[in-house]
Amino acid sequence: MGTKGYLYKPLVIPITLVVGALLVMGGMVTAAIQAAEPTKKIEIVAKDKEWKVSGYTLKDELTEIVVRNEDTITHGFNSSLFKDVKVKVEGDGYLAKGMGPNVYRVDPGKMMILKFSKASTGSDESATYAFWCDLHPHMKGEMFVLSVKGEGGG
Ligand SMILES: [Cu+2]
Repeated sequence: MGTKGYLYKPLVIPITLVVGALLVMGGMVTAAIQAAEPTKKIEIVAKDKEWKVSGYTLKDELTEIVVRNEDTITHGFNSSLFKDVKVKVEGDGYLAKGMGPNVYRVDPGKMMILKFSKASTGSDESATYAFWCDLHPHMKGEMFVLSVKGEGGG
C-alpha cells in the first residue's frame, strides 16, 4: 500500500515528456511513417513442389520478398528480377555456394526475406519477372512489378 504513492510520480513524468516530444517532433514522426510505407511485399510459399504467390511490388520501390518453404525438402530461389539489384537476405535463407550472386536456399519449414531497394523494370511499363528453384527446374513462378506513372512523381 505504501508504495502506491511512490509509483505514481515516475509515471506522470514520462507521459509529460512523450507528449512534449510528439508535439516538437510531429513533423519528423509523419515523415518517418511516410518513409516506411512504400515497402512492398511479395509473399511466396513453396508447397508440394509448387509456388504460390501473393502481392506485387512497384517499380523503383523498396521491396521485400518473403519466401516460406512449407515443403519437406530444401528449395532454391532465383529470379531475373535480381539481375541488376543488390539483394539482402534475412531470416533463415542463405546464399547457395558456388551458384553465383543471387541464388538463395531455404530449408524445409524455414522462411527467408529477400530485400532490395529498387525493382527496376528498365522501362516505364509494368512487367512480370520469372523466378524459379534451381534444384527443381519445373518449379517456376512469376512476380509482378507495376509501374504507376503520374502518381506522386516517383
Ligand atoms: Cu525446389
